[in-house]
Amino acid sequence: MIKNKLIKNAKKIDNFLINFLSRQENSLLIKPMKYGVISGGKKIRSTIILDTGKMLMVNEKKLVSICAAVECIHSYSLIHDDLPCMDNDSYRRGKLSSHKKFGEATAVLAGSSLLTLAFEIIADEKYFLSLKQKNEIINLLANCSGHTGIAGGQELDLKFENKKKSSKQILNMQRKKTGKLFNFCLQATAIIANKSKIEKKNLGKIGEDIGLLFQLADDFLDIKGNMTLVGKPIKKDKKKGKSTLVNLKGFERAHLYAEKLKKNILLKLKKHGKNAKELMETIEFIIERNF
Ligand code: GRG
Repeated sequence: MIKNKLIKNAKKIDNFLINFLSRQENSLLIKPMKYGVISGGKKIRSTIILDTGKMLMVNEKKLVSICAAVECIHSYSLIHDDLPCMDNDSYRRGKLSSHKKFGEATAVLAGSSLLTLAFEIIADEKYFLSLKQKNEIINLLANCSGHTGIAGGQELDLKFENKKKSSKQILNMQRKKTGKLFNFCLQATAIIANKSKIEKKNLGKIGEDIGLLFQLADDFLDIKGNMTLVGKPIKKDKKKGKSTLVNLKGFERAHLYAEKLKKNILLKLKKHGKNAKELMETIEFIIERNF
């Protein structure tokens, strides 16, 4: 069921991106950009946005451009994350990573172009959002992507390699590296739903918890996953001396922490009643997933 939902949503976002890029001037970077963002990945962040849209009763038409923007940021981060100067990975999503396919310089430029494309998509005059909403969403996306978000988290992740870090430090790093973009997914949808300041903040915090849960599941897959299903090399975290909760506390204790976190998230979503059903199902998938 959830797989069908993911595939359907991914197709929707891919089509949006193909369409958007086809209206732009052609360039040498279009091919590596498409390689990085289209026809690959679960597009789970888009599904989270669309599920949150159902929960807050937002028309899907208003959300597709936001989904596409998030996928551009996410794909840029993966392209750069795979570079030799970062995590140095040759495979991603079951195919060669971008720098292996196109060379390092092109991968850096395609990643950077996806980062800027995200903002271009949101700022586009179409797509049913008011100027005030766009302004708030652009501000939030920049905050979640830059040094206070995923890039800052990535810097900590690299600096923490082969160092003894506390669980508090690890969780803070993972909240930035992975959680912040999920914070954006829920908070941006709340902005479009015209929610109050406090509701937006609270939903963002739930999003960040979902992102942390997603990262913990990613760490579990690195240990117990199947490389073909995961689409990238596994058992790398230990070799690289990555600071993860699993490496600090062991699999069982880290898993217990994740289960508790999931229960807490579901409890907070309960007040939205049956409108939260889809989002709750996606959260169950996040922790149980094998890809
Ligand atoms: C600014 C030069 C420069 C680099 C930035 C921001 C950054 C590098 C890296 C981001 C950190 C990162 C890759 C976090 C990992 C998050 C994560 C669990 C990724 C896997 O996400 P999935 O499973 O991937 O959603 P798919 O392939 O399904 O899209």
